Amino acid sequence: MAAPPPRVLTIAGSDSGGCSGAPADLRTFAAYGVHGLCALTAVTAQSAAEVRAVEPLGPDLVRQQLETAEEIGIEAIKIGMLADAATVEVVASWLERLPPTPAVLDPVLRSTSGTALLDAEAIPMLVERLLPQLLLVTPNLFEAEALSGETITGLEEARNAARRIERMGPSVLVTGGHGYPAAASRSNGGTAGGGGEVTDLLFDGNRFEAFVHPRIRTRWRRGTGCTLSAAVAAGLGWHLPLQEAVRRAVAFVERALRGSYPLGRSGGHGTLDPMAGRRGRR
Ligand code: PXL
Repeated sequence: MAAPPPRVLTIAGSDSGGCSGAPADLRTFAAYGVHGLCALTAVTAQSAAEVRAVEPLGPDLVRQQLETAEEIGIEAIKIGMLADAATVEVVASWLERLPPTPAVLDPVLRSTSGTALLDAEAIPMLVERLLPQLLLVTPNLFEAEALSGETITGLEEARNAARRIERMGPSVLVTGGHGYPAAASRSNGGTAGGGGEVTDLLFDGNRFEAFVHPRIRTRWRRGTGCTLSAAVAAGLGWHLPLQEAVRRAVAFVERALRGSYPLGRSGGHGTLDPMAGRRGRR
């Protein structure tokens, strides 16, 4: 019999369209060859274009999923959509009791189409109870602004936001995929994401590391943030050091974006493909 692969848990919402949340995380885990466990926090109904319904599953069911996952065994954790304060509280309390396990948070606040995926009143609890227990948090520019209170128009403010968030506990990866405002990226020599490159900034409390990679020109990018944080968690599940797990995850997302495909009648929406290069009939 084969030895079991690393076990990596996602704590996330379901996306019925299969682009983001737990479906994206589990595809990423499969591509990394880890055993994916899944504690769902909410069920969402989503067409290719919009989030039509969101239903949190409630703290009791979330707690039971976490406890059963713990019995199976977990080497690393990815946390995504948390929906409400009661769910944040259950996850934070469970982590406090869990033996130390590397955890990555994608601080999902709202969907691409603008639907709130975390109640605003839950943010202070996220900062106070959850962030101190995490190895890494992976905000995009909007989320980094919300967590730090810093307005970000360029790399310098992103560095300041990362410093502030790191003081709350975890290392920080500020993802630049949404692009810095054009003027700021020009003043940074055009390397801040406005042009042909994207800069993801990692700060571990001691030093910054910039991951600069080509901007993949696709409109079909749903699930990008989910996939990145799940890929880092999968790398940590394989016991990679954080820097190396991030480096590989950034490259993994680049490949997944190159393999992106359209969904829905208009063709204007679609998703990256964590299984890029691995698809096919068996
Ligand atoms: O991309 C953030 C995200 C995470 N999790 C779920 C989502 C979304 C965006 O729509 O639906 C379940």
